[in-house]
Amino acid sequence: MEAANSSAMAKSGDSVAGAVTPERAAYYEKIGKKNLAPLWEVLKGLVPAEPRTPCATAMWRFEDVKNMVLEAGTLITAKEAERRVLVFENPALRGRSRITQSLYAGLQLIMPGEVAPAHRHTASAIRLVLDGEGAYTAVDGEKTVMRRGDFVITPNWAPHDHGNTSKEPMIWLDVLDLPTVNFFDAAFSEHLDQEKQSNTREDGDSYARFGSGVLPDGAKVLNRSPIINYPYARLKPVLERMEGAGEIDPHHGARVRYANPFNGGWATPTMGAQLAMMPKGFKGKDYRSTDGTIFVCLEGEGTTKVDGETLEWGRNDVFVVPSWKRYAHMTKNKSVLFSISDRPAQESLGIWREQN
Ligand code: GTQ
Repeated sequence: MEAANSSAMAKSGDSVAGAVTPERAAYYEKIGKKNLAPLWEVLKGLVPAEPRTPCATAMWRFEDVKNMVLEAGTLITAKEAERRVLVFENPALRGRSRITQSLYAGLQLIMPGEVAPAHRHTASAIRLVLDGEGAYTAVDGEKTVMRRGDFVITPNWAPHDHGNTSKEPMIWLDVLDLPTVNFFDAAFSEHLDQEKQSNTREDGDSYARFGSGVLPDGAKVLNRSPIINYPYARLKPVLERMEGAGEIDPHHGARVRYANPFNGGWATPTMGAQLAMMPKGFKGKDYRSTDGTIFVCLEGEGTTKVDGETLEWGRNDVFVVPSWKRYAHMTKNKSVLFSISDRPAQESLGIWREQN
């Protein structure tokens, strides 16, 4: 990879040092044998003036991918697959199981009666429910029944299993920080003995304790949210209230952050998610930021212009805007857009930037 990049850069005239003369080439060859390389041939790519992502703008229409994931349901069981998921592969990063450089996303299907067995891993996960109603995820002993639009988190190393006791297939978006954790070579995982965890807390327990503006005495402070499920039914009225009051950001609309109630920060330390409502006819101003962002349309329809390219989206469509690409949303109808990125990780490293 590195070698290919440096020669491509030298050819494209990106080299700081000018032409690779025969003397220099011979020298590079000699030092290469000792695993050494000249920085000046790669400096511009290594220390770019601004982000140069290999990630592409991309979009998946739900009407296309829904049938494909349902077809997977006829080919393999959730138990055999462990997780029956179609991975959203960024078209410019095929084969690398990622939608952006740092995030993995996929569409998970659980058929009625199925169980995706209990396991845990160092990667954190979030789910955004797209289709069906009544399947559950059990996280750390709390079983939560999921409805469309619900945002469910599986913190790192938390045991989790999924099941579907409803009569319909259930489809949700998974987003995990797998590429980030794997980048650090810090990944562990294990299967648990029990296929399904026994419940140690009631459904809704974490939201009931932490979702009402109070903090229980003695609650252990965590660097991620203790809330397992942020129900859409509770969030939409907040957006309606903001939108109704005209609290509409010119770029993003009326927007909330899924917060960690301990510190007001993001729900997980590596992934930050937001939910925005935009009125009918909204014409958002251009915006860009260093966090490549995954968007999901929960309601309405509209378009997003990304660097001159126009994406048209409707219910349950998923699209991705790469780092530092300018974008602007426009709506045909009143719309709700979910978004998620690695912004918290970048913020904690002090490297996140935005431009309005
Ligand atoms: O539900 O635990 O899409 O472990 C990928 C890896 C989902 C999960 C994915 C996983 C899961």
